[in-house]
Amino acid sequence: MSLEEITSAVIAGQPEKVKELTQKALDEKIDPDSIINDAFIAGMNVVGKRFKEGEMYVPEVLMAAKAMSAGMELVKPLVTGQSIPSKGTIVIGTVKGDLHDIGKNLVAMMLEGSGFEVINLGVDVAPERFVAVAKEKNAQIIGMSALLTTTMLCMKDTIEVLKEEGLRDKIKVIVGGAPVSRDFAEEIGADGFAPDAGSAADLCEEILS
Ligand code: B1M
Repeated sequence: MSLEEITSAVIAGQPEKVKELTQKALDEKIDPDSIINDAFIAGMNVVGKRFKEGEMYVPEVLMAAKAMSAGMELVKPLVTGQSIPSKGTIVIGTVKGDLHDIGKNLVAMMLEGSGFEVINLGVDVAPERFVAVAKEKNAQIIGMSALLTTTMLCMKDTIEVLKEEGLRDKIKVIVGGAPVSRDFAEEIGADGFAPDAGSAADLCEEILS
């Protein structure tokens, strides 16, 4: 069998098919690392690109992520203990006072699918928590999402806490969410802004390259 079959099933959002093909690949002694990189991540890269270009929509992206997770469940136990090469660690969350998480979770999935280790703190995350977890986990990037004009201001507070802790040079900050713009990101001193989930993955690659 070819890994391209798994890639196609990930893109098509078919969890059962991905599971079946992944099992087949493992039975054929295909290297689990290769299944992750050349089938799952390759598929999610295509999904990210299509989503960014408006060729795929939110429900399809969610199905693709679900399909990838179904395959990952089979492969993960085989690589636990081995170090899965990670492109970097990103702490992500929706800012304090904000409960919107659909877009943030899409970003998290796309980052995971691109090979980053993602620590998803959920919603209503205080600036101090973003910074404490990033410090504890040696994260290279903090990613903040906001959907309300009232809560997007909290992004600046996190940057202030990073400065107070002397970590501003070590940890990069990216921001996004419907009311957030490139100008706003610059104004608060963030390192980057992404308008959608696919661009967020590209941005993190760029920042860490
Ligand atoms: Co709310 N809501 N909501 N809501 N909600 C909006 C945001 C709103 C624009 C609706 C409106 O009035 N037209 C409005 C905000 C107005 C404003 O501030 N200007 C609003 C309001 C007012 C509220 C409440 C205050 C309503 C009330 O109770 N009176 C309340 C606030 C609760 C709170 O947070 N404290 C509220 C509640 C809710 C629900 C709980 C009902 C639900 C959220 C469910 C959930 O998330 N689990 C909800 C929803 C669903 C929406 C809308 C309809 C859809 C948001 C969404 O999921 N979009 C929204 C209206 C709208 O946007 N059309 C609205 C889909 C998602 C894929 O897009 O999140 O933009 P988005 O994410 C994109 C990009 O922005 C980007 O990538 C994603 C994928 O492409 N992105 C990032 C996002 N985060 C990123 C981070 C990055 C990079 C890119 O780097 C880290």
